[in-house]
Amino acid sequence: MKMNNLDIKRLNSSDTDFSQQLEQLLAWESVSDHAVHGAVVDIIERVRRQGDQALVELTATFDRYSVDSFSELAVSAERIAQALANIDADKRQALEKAAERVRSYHQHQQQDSWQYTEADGTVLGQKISPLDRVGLYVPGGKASYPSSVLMNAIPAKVAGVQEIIMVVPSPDGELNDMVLAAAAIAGVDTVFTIGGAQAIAALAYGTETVPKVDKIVGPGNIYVATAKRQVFGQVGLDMIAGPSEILVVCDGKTDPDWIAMDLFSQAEHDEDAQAILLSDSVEFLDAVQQSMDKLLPTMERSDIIRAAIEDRSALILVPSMQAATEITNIIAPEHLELSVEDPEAMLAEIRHAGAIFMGRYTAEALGDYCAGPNHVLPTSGTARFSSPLGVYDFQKRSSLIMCSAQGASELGKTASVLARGESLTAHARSAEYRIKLQ
Ligand code: HSO
Ligand code: ZN
Repeated sequence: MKMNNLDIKRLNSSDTDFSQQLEQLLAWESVSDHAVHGAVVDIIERVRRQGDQALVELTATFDRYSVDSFSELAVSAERIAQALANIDADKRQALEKAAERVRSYHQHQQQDSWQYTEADGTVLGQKISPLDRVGLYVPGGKASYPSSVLMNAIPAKVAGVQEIIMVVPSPDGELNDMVLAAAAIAGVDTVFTIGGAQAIAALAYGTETVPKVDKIVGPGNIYVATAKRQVFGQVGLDMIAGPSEILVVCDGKTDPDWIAMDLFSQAEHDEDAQAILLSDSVEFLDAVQQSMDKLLPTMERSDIIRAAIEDRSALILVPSMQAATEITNIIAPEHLELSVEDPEAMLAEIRHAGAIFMGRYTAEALGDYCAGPNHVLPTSGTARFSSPLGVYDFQKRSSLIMCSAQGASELGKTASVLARGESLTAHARSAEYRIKLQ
């Protein structure tokens, strides 16, 4: 099949207006829509007032799935077992293998409580505890990824979360067997076939049947993202993810077909995805562009890829690999591939990236599924200040203080002075009672 060649931007970082061009390329604003905001306020209010009944009605309206009572929206253990039996053996094995790798990686993130003793005998420390109950949102439709079920649920399990409640819309009542199988393998406790803002409201406030959770994680459409923003504070939240991004830095010595397909791998997620290549070889940029034109017609999602590549992507010529690392730190990409001879030497210079894929063999797609690290990563430059989803997102810390008599006496003197300086007499006297008079 013949297709028009891709109209991808070619930039040169030596151009005088390159900074502005880069700024324009990276500009991204998450849509916030007044009408959506209002609709979500109403939905949350309705779920808070009418609980399960509101969920039954809203599911009939938005997902065209009508049931007589809410109990039919809870997925039974038998149905989940059936999903595990329904999927092909190779898919089940791949899910299990991926789960194992993701689990062992996240076990390395476990943090331990700690304590130490000050010279005055006071014991100080930090106690780590898991969250009690977590809600996992899984989108329906084209972005319903079993791999994301593993990536969200496994770190929660490793952290010691007691109960994971998953919600997944099932338009027309159709359930995705791979998603249910992934839930079973990851150790999800309960699944409800509800979605949208109503599912977020149910998890945040609880209903007669849906237990109220402490934190909600998982991606969703604009209604879900808006609802998450509205319940923030009532529950904890993960980050609100933007479209997928990949930045490849290549010294021109990797097969151009490999690099073209790595760029496509994130472009195929959605029309707003971003794929950028930095190289110091103009011949290599030409070769990758030719590969992209050759390979596009072979792609199932060629329309989505074309939109992402032509709208928000670019091939950028840099004068040196040093310049490439500087630009990388400005972009702060979600995924960074270092397709170069000595990626470790380059790593020292990289400060901002969600996940770093080192060397020519490390395709980003391996990280999406089964290498082990999490695929829920900071997007839109937020890698400047945030990290991949991990065990630490499902744990919290409590401070510990245990004073000896001598410690209370010593610290009491300091506390008393500071409390009187703030005119807080009860604080001062509470501390003073414990000062030993010699
Ligand atoms: N690359 C996506 C995750 C994913 N890829 C799921 C395939 N399935 C996160 O940016
Ligand atoms: Zn992906």
